[in-house]
Amino acid sequence: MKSKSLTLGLVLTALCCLAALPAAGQNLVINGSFENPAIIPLGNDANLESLIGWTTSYAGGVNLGGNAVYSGPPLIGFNALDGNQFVLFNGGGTPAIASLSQTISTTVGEIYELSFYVGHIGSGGGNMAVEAELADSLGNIFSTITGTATLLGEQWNSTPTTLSFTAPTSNVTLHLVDASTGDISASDVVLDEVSITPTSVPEPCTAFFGIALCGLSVLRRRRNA
Ligand SMILES: [Ca+2]
Ligand SMILES: [Ca+2]
Repeated sequence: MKSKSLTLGLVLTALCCLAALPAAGQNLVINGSFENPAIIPLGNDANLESLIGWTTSYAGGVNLGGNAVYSGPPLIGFNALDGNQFVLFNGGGTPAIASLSQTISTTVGEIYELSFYVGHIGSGGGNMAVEAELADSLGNIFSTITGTATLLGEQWNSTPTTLSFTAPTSNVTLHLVDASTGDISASDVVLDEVSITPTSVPEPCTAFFGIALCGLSVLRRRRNA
């Protein structure tokens, strides 16, 4: 009876441990595709005070764009990279100082991958870019990467900007900062499909699961002896 309880306990604990792990490839960023709230009617350019999941700095410089919102020449039918909506920085001649932030729960020592797409819209040139900054729970930035639009006109980069990082604390804050320079009056930078996904299994859980399996094996051998 005692060994049965112990077996049950080990199994339940191991299952709880597994349940606590994020599923492989699960995006931890809330509203990373900027689809919520939906722009009604789609196509209007809305300011971002109420963007779900994100904190906005200098809301005047961050806008939510819908598919085909820029429909007149030279901006022909520009669409979101993913879904129906995307974020636009420094639109309407606003300065390139705005940012979006979101804090996610992480497991210390686990490896994650950040990924996001940027693009360029407008008739100008310049260096349209978004810098991603990762800060620990004390607010210290420990890693950065800049995604720069590689094409002019109305186009998304064909590949995402990615960064692999190890979580230093139990939560990490992602800041997406407008880092555009040059011709920002005639060009804007756009952003879509932001994700942070775990790419490794936390060591303590792996170790515990191994111990649990080992314990079950010993109990089974004892019972069969
Ligand atoms: Ca989207
Ligand atoms: Ca601009």
